[in-house]
Amino acid sequence: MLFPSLAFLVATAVSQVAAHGYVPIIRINGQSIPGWDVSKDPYTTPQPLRVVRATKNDSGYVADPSSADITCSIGNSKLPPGPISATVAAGGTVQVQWNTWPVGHYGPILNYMAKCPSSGCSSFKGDSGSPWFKIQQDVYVNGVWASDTLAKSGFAYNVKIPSNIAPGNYLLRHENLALHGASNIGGAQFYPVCIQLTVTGGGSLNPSGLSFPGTYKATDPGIHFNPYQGDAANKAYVPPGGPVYPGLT
Ligand SMILES: [Cu+2]
Repeated sequence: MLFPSLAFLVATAVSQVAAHGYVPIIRINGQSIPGWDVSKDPYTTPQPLRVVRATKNDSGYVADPSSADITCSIGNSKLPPGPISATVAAGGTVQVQWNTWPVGHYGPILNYMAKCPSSGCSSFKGDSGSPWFKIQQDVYVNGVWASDTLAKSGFAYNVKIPSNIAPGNYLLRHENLALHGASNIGGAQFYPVCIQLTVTGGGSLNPSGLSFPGTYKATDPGIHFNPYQGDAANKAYVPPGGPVYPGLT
């Protein structure tokens, strides 16, 4: 209580620094579908159902990859998802539209899916077992981190849904991993977003094997990484979560 005004200023500064971005819109076949608008949806009564899962009422990052928040962002362990999904054909594209993204949050963009149980995605948190598999990743190409490409591409990112996975209900876990502070253990910033999809068509593949939390460790070489060592070091960067699941087409 010695310096309440200072404490307030610090808290205010932290909340402003945390305003990195969120996903208010996705697009499938040119159609816009509302995502989770952090600036409006939490304050609307009744709270709207969205295909992008609700998070706590800010756009902050997850710092601890062993926390339950690593699955689908802050609040994963508390907020129930809603019974709604966006339909996409296997082999199709989901465009993830962030509201903003800062240049200089160097890092990869990683994309995973998990099949929801036969009861649907509504009660599926994806935070136990190993339901996840990696479908796509963009890392560091021609001297540019995927995050900077996102920042310079209107904040839109295209995720291709594999053409040979079994049809059904899935969570798509789309993630920015910011490494600008990651030369210190615990300094990486995770921005996962979960999108509820119904995949039509497809094949018979039912991949799995990864866990959130579980797969990522704070000491992984792709999480404890200094992105300021130059081009050669960045080219050698290996993202966490391993390679894209083999056999996806
Ligand atoms: Cu930031």
